[in-house]
Amino acid sequence: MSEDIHEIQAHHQEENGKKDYGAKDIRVLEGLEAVRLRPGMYIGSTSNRGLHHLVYEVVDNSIDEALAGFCTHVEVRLNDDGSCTVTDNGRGIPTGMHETGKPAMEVVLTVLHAGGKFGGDGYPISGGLHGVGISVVNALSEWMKVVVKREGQFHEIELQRGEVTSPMRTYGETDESGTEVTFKPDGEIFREGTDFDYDTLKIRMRELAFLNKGLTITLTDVRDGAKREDVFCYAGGITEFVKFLNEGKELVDPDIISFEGEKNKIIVDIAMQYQTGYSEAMYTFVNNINTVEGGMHLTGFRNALTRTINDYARSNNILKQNEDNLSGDDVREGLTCIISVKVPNPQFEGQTKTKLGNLEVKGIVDVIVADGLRTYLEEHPSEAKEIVTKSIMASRAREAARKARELTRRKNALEVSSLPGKLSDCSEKDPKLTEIYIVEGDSAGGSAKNGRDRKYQAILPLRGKILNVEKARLDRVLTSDAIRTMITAFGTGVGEDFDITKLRYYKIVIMTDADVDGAHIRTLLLTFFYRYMKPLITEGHVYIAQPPLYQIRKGRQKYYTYDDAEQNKVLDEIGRDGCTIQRYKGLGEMDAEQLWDTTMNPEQRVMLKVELTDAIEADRLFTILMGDEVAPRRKFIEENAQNVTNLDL
Ligand code: 0RA
Repeated sequence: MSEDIHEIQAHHQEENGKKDYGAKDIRVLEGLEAVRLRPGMYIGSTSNRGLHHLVYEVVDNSIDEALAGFCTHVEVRLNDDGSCTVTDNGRGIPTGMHETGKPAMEVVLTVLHAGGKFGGDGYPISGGLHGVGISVVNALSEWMKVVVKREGQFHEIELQRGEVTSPMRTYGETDESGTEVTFKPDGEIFREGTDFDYDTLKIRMRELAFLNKGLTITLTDVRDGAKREDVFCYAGGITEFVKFLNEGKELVDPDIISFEGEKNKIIVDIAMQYQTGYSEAMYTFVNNINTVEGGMHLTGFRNALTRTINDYARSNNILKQNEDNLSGDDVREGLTCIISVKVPNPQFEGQTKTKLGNLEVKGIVDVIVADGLRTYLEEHPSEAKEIVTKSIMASRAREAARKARELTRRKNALEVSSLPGKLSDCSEKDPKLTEIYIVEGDSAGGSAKNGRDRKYQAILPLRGKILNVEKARLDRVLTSDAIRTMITAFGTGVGEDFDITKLRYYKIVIMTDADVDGAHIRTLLLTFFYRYMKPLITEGHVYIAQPPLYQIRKGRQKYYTYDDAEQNKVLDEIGRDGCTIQRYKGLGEMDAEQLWDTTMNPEQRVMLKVELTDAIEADRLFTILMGDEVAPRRKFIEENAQNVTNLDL
């Protein structure tokens, strides 16, 4: 401690004279030590998400080069030794001497925040969620190696856990330019391991390629000998993004409407298209950062959309004088939209710093959208009519849903006992201590009822169809007995009326059979919760029970296994001879004791909490659950049925 103070004093004393080497070194060290001490502050967390953030941080630097107009290709490669290489054909990190007496390249890699802003004339626009720079990746890597091609030569440096192990050396000849960063994440830092997930990276790389028109991003996986590769390059930019999101969906009209404009160095790029479904898919970005919490760009867009469609509907007499204005929700039903803005000095607000605060952006987006949309509607009267008609239908359905909800409420108030008859309630009244098991069908309900601890575990068997809320509006969904029963049992209401404070059970456990139908029902339930009772998911009340698939008995020993792989492993271990095997076709086949031991006893059960940390993850989860490409959308049940519970939620 006192030594530090001496160093700092020494530094101050010498500051007026020659640049002091030692003191600067110490400051550098402190910077990166701070990163290793509190990695979460720099990369969000040390979970898997934080791990992937390292890749994004390096890629963001390359994309900055692309934004500045010097880079056309970024390549991400997952290597066999667990490291990741990001290569670009930008200008290359500067390699000349910095005023500290060190190569600029070393400073960029070892000084916090030195990255893109280096040298004073930083990029007008810089991406990267935390904007922390590549030095953070260096600090959190077991080792890093950077090769720069610049000014005719190669320049190479190696580091370990933030510190230079092999200073920059210059060699060879080249007429190319670019940067190649290879890093191996530090296993001491990342609590969930250091295995990169190809699909996670794929989603973000594809997104970045959509957002940066014409830029080629290659993702390659050469681990375990198996090679995977994706090349993303979209000449149409976000227009192609919308097309991609709407693939396999029925469209209101095939046009993708787009708006572009620039004012006061703020660049606005918007693409939108209506599909005939009922949900809204809206993704907003500022400097390539996904602004999950929205902000001024989103507000400007929404205001302009609602106003312009209402104006058009009125002036063309599609919306009659005695009819109410269409609401924002009405005009956004079925809308798929990407808003991408580039803002020189973005102000990020909100809980996760993903809400754009710059007020000036609102008006700029509003004007660009209003002008563009008005022109589009006037020039495309038949498409315009389709859009307005869809909004009017949405408005009527919303009214019908309101009435349906009211009816459910009123009916309950009139009944003596307002709880559904199918519910086997628990005796405990404090919601914090109770859980409700949603089970599939009466026979499973019977087993669960026998197996439960009635003090705090309630059972609700669902019978009959649960509609896919992606394919039906709320008013129709509410015609389902199963859904209405569930809403009543939860006590919360639904949709606009949803009130989490009325929740009667803090744990809602989805317990469907371990088969394809069970997985389907689970997905339908999750989708319903997500669309109409979102806080249940975001506030962590929803759980997925994992009933076993097999029981093995050998002598007096009993084993339960959860999939075929585990089954084989156990059988190999205990020997197959003399084993009696039961494959559960459904929960209804399990007796009270078996169910309690494996699935309902809190001490022993395998249960998964459905956790969504932010909205985009939520959207992604459901994109995964519902299938994110045409074929998988249809095939998702077969393919994901067994994986749903293993998803990294
Ligand atoms: C600082 C300044 C300049 C470029 C870069 C850093 C840079 C960093 C990375 C990281 C990965 N790829 C990168 N490419 C460039 C500006 C260079 C100049 O002015 O010539």
